[in-house]
Amino acid sequence: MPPAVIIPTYNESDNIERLVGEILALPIDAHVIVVDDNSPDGTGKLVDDLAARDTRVHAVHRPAKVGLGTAHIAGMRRAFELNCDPIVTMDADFSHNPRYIPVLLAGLENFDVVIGSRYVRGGGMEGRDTRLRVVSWGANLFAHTMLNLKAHDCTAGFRAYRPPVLESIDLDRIFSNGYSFLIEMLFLCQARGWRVGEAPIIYEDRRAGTSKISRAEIYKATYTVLRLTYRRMRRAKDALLGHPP
Ligand SMILES: Nc1nc2c(ncn2[C@@H]2O[C@H](COP(=O)(O)OP(=O)(O)OP(=O)(O)O)[C@@H](O)[C@H]2O)c(=O)[nH]1
Ligand SMILES: [Mg+2]
Repeated sequence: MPPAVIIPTYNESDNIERLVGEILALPIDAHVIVVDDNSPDGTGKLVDDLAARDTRVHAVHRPAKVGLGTAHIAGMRRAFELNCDPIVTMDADFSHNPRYIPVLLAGLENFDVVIGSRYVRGGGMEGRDTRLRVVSWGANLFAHTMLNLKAHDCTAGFRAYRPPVLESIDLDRIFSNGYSFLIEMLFLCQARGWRVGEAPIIYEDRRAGTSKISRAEIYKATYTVLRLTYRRMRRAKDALLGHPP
């Protein structure tokens, strides 16, 4: 079955055509599913034009900007409809270079989920100023430590999943709608015992357009980590006392 590459977009008109072109040129014959939230800059229209020219391109249109997490879920649902296997998610801004997609797919021979990781040997960040590096490193360390996650890059959106992993998770019940979806998803993958691997990537600064991450998203991510930590501790306590979960 063909793999799917899911790309959430909001105002990515300067990136999306080139990115889709580069993915279609890879020797993996992937379907590309772009989930656009009615971007004012016309990204959705560009994707419709691409879809009219190539049947491997699919546009999922949502009426308003309702979050990165739910965009990933909408893309996953379309990938299921298309019977795609495996399922890759990535950003539209070239921070996730498409040349790594085959590497993530190859990793699924040994793992159920593979993360394109900045924080394993051979990985890193390019072009970021020191402040942003420290912020993303700190956010990641916070999630990694509090939730006892085994992966080193817990906030990365560049991932390949085997479909049974996604089927094992009730996507409707995921609490996070924004960026913290990525942390929650990884937490659930680990809790269900799936094998999570990491492949090193060099994360590049976005090529064009502006960042969509807001201060509110950072607060929400902190809340998500604390909420999941509480859940983890309550479960551990119940297990210790012999209560059913
Ligand atoms: N559909 C949809 N896409 C979104 C939304 N928020 C962000 N995105 C997309 O998600 C991807 C990641 O967003 P970015 O703004 O690049 O966030 P980031 O990579 O964490 O931050 P930067 O490093 O500053 O770029 C991009 O492709 C965005 O266009 C949203 O609410 N809906
Ligand atoms: Mg980005």
